[in-house]
Amino acid sequence: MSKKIMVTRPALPPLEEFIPYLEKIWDNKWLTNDGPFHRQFEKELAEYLGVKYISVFANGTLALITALQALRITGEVITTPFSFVATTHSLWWNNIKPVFADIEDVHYNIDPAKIEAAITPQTTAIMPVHVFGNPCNVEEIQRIADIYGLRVIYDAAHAFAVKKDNRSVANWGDLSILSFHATKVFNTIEGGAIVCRDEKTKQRIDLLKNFGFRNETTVIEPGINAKMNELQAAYGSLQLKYMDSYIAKRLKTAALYDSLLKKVKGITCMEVEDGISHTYPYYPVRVKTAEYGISRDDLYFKLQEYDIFGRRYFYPLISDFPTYKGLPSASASNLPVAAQVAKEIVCLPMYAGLEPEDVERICGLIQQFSGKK
Ligand code: T4K
Repeated sequence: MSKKIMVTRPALPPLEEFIPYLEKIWDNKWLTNDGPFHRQFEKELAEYLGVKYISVFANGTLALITALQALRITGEVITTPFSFVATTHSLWWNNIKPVFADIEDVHYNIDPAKIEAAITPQTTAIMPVHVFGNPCNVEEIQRIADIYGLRVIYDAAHAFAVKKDNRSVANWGDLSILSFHATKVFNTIEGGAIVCRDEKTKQRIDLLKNFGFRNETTVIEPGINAKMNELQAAYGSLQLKYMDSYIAKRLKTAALYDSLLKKVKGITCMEVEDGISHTYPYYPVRVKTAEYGISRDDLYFKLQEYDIFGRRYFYPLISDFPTYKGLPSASASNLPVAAQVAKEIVCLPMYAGLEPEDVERICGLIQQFSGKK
């Protein structure tokens, strides 16, 4: 029996290096609510990412929900059906109607050409996702937002440390949301953040994540409890020291996959545009049944017979889930590209600890299955 290879495995810092952090927490008995590690971590993170204002959260979903509150978004928001459900759920939790626009065929991000037609008098914002860490067409999205007076909130859950022309992609839009879930490039076990552009917005976000408390006796708005605790913040602070090495390993793994899969007919690897510093949060491939010989689902299940567990992110589309499928914008005729991509995509194992021999074995099997029903 071979060892199980999952789509991802979290990178953890050496346990002994975490002990002094825990000792500090035990000594000062400050566990949450804007403690010393929380403040330290926000500072270090802003520096690491090259962003000015960041507010850390208990998880990415609460960050998304709070971001919409922070900008007082209402009515309709144009978004993508090709993402993790949390993107659209955050709209639903704010009583906002999601309006799905189709995606483009190369990077699977919202297609700017489809945004304009989806705008109505009720539209207040666009919520695009940098899917698999590939930056959206940020310039074109901003151009449209400026013409129609819309806000832009990026779900940048996959785009930790991704840079476009040497600048963090989290600097685009009005706000960007990050996720530090265990399955992400950078994890604080659970965690997330909102990146914003000015101090006033950060203050508002900080109030919103702490019930709306300004001081002991003043609650100025109906906030939520979305604070990151001291253990997560301390762990995050330690994790940051290892980030460059984790990312370097991912880049090596991606290069090995690219080189081994490029000769397999019907398998398309992810294209990274010039000027992008990628972090490979995922390693998605497209399976074209006619050329490869078997379908994406056949490949996915055949790999499982060899204890290799990829994931069909993002299948089904969000627009196919019961909550959303009655929406007019969720119809298959409105989302033909997304529907096709969701049928053909599979994310192969990708994480800092994945061994080159494992990648070679996975690619060998993919080559071997080609054409075999
Ligand atoms: N926006 C986008 C675009 C997102 O992708 C996400 C989250 C969010 C927003 C929301 O952010 P958070 O609120 O989560 O911070 C996972 C994650 O739970 C989720 O965070 C992530 N996106 C999504 C794409 O993937 P599942 O249901 O696929 O995870 P699960 O538990 O099946 O784990 C996948 C594999 O990872 C396992 O087979 C093994 C490995 N694993 C997982 C965990 C949790 C480990 O080895 N150790 C672990 O502790 O959703």
